[in-house]
Amino acid sequence: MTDAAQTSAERQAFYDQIGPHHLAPLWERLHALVTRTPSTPVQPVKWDYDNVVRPFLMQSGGLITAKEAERRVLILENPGMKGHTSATHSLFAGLQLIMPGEVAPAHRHAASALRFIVEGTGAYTAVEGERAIMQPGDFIITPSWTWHDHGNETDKPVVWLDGLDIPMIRLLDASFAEPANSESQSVSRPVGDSLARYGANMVPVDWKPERISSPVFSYPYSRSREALATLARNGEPDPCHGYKLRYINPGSGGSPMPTIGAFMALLPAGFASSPYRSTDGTFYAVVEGEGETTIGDTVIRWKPRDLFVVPSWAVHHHKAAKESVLFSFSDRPVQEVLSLWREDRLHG
Ligand code: 1HN
Repeated sequence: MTDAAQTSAERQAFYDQIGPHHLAPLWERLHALVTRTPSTPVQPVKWDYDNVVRPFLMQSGGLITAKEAERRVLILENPGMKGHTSATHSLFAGLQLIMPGEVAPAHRHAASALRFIVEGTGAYTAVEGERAIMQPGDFIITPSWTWHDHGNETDKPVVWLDGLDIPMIRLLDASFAEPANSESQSVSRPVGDSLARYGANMVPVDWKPERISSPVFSYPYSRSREALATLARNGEPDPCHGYKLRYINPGSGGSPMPTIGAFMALLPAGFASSPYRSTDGTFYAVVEGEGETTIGDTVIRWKPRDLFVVPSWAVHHHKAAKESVLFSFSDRPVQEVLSLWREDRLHG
């Protein structure tokens, strides 16, 4: 045996000896743990809504009721993390279907959730006794431990994107959940009440925030879209982002919920962004337009209602063939509060 082979055999024998005592050598793992730059199992991936996901989602509508399922959701699972119920490393994404006349019963849980409406008009989510009526492109939040139920009193199926911090809650072993006594919450405040109270760049005169999450729980698309259209008329786009706004908690200026940041960008027709990367792996939902996003060697062509993932630290750029609107969400607020978030603007 060579010296090197003998050393290696001795070391392996040592590892085998210590293993049963719940001990392991850091020196064999250090470089995989403390990487010079982020290394993620998350892969770039696209879900084609109209041609692939929607037909399966509608099929699921005939297989199980919303009541039986509790939530009829198809998980958008990252192929780099099979079996982990994750879209990015830290975030869950799924598409939820609610058929005419159905109710997804009231419950609350430690996980925070966002909804981004993909298809159908007029279903509702009730959060802490107030209903929000859904329109495509609306952004709705159900902060940690708030009661929420969904219902569809229209005659058409309604579909939305669910984004939750489930993988973070799992990492921290901090999951709690509770079903409500009744299927639907009784309505205690009229539709639009929170938006009027907290969402008109004004708040009630003596109001002090009671929770860390936003008191506004529905952010209508009409307003976000109008703001983006005005920005696009008034100045030049950011070279990496186009015209991009982040959703806020009006009580703090921070993200609507502490664990998930959400954004909406307008890319003008013909716009080609400069290459960019950031440490927050990001989930995108296409609202309007047509274009492509190049992530490393992967080119993702997209159209309305398509969904895709850009992994942490992957260099990417967008090209918009038509004027396009992209919604996105990520764990950026968590990384920022921990002073971990980084970005790189690369100029091609
Ligand atoms: C959940 O409670 C909802 O309340 C949606 O609509 C998606 C995904 C994982 C775990 C809980 C909802 C979910 C979820």
